[in-house]
Amino acid sequence: MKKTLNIAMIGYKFMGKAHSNAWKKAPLFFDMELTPVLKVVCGRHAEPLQEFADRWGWEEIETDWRKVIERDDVDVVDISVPQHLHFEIAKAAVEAGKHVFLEKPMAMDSKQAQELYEIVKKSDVTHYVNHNYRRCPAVRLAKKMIDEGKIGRIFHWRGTYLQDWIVDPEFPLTWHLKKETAGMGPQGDLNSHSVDLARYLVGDISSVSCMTTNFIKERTLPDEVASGTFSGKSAGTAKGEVTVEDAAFMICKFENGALGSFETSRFAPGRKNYNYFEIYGSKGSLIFDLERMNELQYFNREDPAGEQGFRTILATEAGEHDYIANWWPPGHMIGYEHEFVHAVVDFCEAVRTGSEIRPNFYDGLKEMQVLEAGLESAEKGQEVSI
Ligand code: SOE
Repeated sequence: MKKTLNIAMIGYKFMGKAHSNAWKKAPLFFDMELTPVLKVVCGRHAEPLQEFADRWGWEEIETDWRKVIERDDVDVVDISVPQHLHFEIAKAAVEAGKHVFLEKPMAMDSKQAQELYEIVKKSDVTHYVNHNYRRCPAVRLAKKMIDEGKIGRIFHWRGTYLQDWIVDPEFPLTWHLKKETAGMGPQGDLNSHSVDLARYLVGDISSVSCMTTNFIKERTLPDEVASGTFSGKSAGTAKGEVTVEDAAFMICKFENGALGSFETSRFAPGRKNYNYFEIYGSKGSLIFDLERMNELQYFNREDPAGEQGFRTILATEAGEHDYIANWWPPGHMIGYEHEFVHAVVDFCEAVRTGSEIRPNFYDGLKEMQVLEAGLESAEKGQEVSI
């Protein structure tokens, strides 16, 4: 008899959709000892929540997240709500002995992240922060090549995470643009991914210098139910103040001596989800572009002098590239949503074996410290050590 894992998901917008797809699809494509059950989905508005539950096959709905945490038949709490709710829900879930699948960024600030990490260290729950891009096969190939020394000593990390969905001044003041609900602007929303990838591929960061700016200082208030990530509907003409940064450009020193940069903005027309990095080392270089997420570019200094150049590796070979064996033949490609399936598969295995999954709350804390130091640096106009 297959054992099951009862999931309670809190939040049902963009991440709720990506996670529901992953919980459902994982056991169809991967042999899992623990099969996720979409037990209960939680949100504030019962009617759209019920529609969501019916579409995705969640067995029940609940409008009070606390009731979900208390249930004995809930094994995992999936936190897919805006970050101002992360701390309270994650704290309650860990204290109730639930395994936690937490969306990024982990919390509103490093103080909350520190407290969550201290609590989870004393528990035996599995804790994971969903930086899905670590589970893109081409990124896993980059990690493998770096660990095997293929690019030698790393000199530079250059990360760029650009989008363009709020460049229109008519886009309303959604929760992403208010400090009390988002904590940070693209620094927390996007550079969190870039910093996590840099920590995964290059190593920990010892100091940062950063500049931030705002381009649009006030926007019309949103129709809350009709608005979300990438989609906004104004409620009328009343306006409110944007209280987070619109762009953050940060440079950093890594503990291993490398020098890096992080550029993030949601005012880059044409860049839809441009999570991009370059890594330069003594023996070669790697380039990844999420908008071409099945590819990894590789420059090898050990190629014959007349034949050197960046070559594109298609990371779609079963047996060579992580996760691909469970999907399609070479060249048939995978997408954004597959990374979430990979995270679910690895998370359920970590729960079953009681082993660690990364990135976890420790990684979430380290990342928050870097992001927060960046905003501190921008405020003080000086380099900040971490
Ligand atoms: C919005 O910027 C967003 O949905 C991020 O919050 C996600 O983490 C990223 O994967 C896509 O864009």
